[in-house]
Amino acid sequence: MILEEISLALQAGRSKLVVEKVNAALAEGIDASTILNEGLLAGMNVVGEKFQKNEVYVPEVLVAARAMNKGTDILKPLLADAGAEPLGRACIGTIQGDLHDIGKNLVRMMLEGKGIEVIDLGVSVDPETFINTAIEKNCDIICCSALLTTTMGHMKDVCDLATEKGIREKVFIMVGGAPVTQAFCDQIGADCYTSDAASASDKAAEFLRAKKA
Ligand code: B1M
Repeated sequence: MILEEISLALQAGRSKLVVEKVNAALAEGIDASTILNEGLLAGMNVVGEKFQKNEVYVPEVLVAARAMNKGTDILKPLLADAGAEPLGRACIGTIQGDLHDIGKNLVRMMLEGKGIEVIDLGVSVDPETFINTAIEKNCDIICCSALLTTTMGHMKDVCDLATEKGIREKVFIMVGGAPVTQAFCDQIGADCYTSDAASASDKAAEFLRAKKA
């Protein structure tokens, strides 16, 4: 069936085939939400699970995510017409002073794979930019990624500034990256630590579903 074919093409990271199959599914009259949920997201979930179990690695995840983006590019205008709401909105960036963005990009892609709208602030993002974006764009979640022990301390500045600006209760602050631990998360007063991108997207989706309920 075509939805299974979309899922498999995505898992194989075959962007062109994903585009072809998504267009074919639309031509068959399948609605955009079904293609997103039962084709693309289903495939991305499989990739996420395999990544967590070390059955696939970073390159496979990146090509699958690229294929996912190609597929969602086709569906985005149709989903907007149908009034399909994203699950929620997050902003993400590497913390001030940190240029390592591979893990951050994976987290972004996994969040998008869960139907979460993501504002990617890029690398070396200062606390003011995280907080101002969360306020101006009404983000439910702030995601900070850090790979350097020398600059990870700025994550505390993000939490403190959120308190200072009066949005701490409204925003869920997630932290991660190789040197980050649960103890560090607790110490700086963030809301959630996860060790990998797939768990980050699971926790984010869990939080947003609970918020909506
Ligand atoms: Co640099 N670097 N690097 N580096 N680099 C590390 C991190 C280092 C551990 C290498 C080492 O010394 N063994 C070391 C840090 C030491 C420390 O702080 N304790 C280091 C250093 C020192 C440096 C420089 C200072 C080197 C120098 O110039 N002297 C410099 C700093 C630049 C800067 O940031 N200001 C530097 C530069 C670079 C490159 C530019 C060359 C390149 C980055 C390219 C890029 O990202 N575009 C680079 C790389 C590639 C690495 C290593 C080799 C690989 C990092 C990586 O991408 N891993 C790294 C050594 C290593 O880790 N083996 C190293 C793959 C990626 C998928 O994993 O990002 O951990 P990761 O993401 C994971 C999880 O952590 C988690 O999900 C991902 C997977 O599921 N995760 C989150 C990440 N963010 C999350 C957020 C979440 C939840 C989970 O919630 C919000």
